[in-house]
Amino acid sequence: MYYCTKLLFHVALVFIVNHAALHSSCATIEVDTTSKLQAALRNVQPGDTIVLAEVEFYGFFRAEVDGTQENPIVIEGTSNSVLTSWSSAFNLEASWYILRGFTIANSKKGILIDGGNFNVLENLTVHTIEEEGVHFRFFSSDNVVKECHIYNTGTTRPGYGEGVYIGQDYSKWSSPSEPDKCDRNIIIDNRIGPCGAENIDIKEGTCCGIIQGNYFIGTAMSNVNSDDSWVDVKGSEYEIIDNEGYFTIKDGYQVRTHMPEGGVSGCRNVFRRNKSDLSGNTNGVAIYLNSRTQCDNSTQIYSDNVVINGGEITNGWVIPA
Ligand SMILES: [Ca+2]
Ligand SMILES: [Ca+2]
Repeated sequence: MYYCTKLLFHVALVFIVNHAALHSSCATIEVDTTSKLQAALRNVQPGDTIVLAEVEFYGFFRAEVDGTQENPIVIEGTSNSVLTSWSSAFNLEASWYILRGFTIANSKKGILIDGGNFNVLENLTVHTIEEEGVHFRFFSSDNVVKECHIYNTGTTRPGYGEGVYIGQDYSKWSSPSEPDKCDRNIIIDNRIGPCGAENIDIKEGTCCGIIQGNYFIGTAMSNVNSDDSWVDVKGSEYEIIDNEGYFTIKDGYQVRTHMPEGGVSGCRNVFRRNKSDLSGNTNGVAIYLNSRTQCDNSTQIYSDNVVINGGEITNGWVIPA
């Protein structure tokens, strides 16, 4: 439960100064047009809740005001509250938000989280997006994506149509020695796919996230940018557990090094209890390791991973569960 300290403070102030002109404390702001939503995002205060009506909001939406740990900012709607855009529909450039229940569709990109930490994306629907659905960039850490449905991404650029994308390719870093560290992000209990590119693309330089309890559908993999697995793991120290995948054109998961200047990534990841249905390429393996030798065999793949309609659990070593 979140504790609305600002409201208590406000009430106390009103008693003391009689007519304190404070109206922003833990307000509920109902919006039913694009301009009202844009104004609400500009004026929102920690602890406020923006409630989206069941209409389409067409425009460009940017959140820049931070919430706080005690008073996050909530933006909520139903699946009939739909954000659409010619650009990226929702641009979360702030921390301590809860985005809940609404839909993002028919846009160039879905949700971009740029320099945003401690945000929760919950029970959202993201679909019919030209490029990627949800993308964490520019040092966005400690975020959670849970119970979302993300599908039909990459409609015009399938090779850039990841469902969830964590970090950036090193060619986009400010320098080869400064990874875009988007760390400790948690992707849990989502239904992701079909997507033109990977269901989840975990970029080099990121670490320590959790990918758990997701259901991946691989039936739209394009193979344009080697998009041929549900998850591409170029980050390190991820826990990948209790996921289920259906249909692939190559493998279920691919773990590999992709770093500038001879660096190493894709190490010390852990795979447990994943169930992989390799229909589509029964010659594939559930968890393919390209970074075995560079990483000193540090990725751990346990024998409780299960393969259906395909070959081996991995081309690497299986550890007894
Ligand atoms: Ca990709
Ligand atoms: Ca691949």
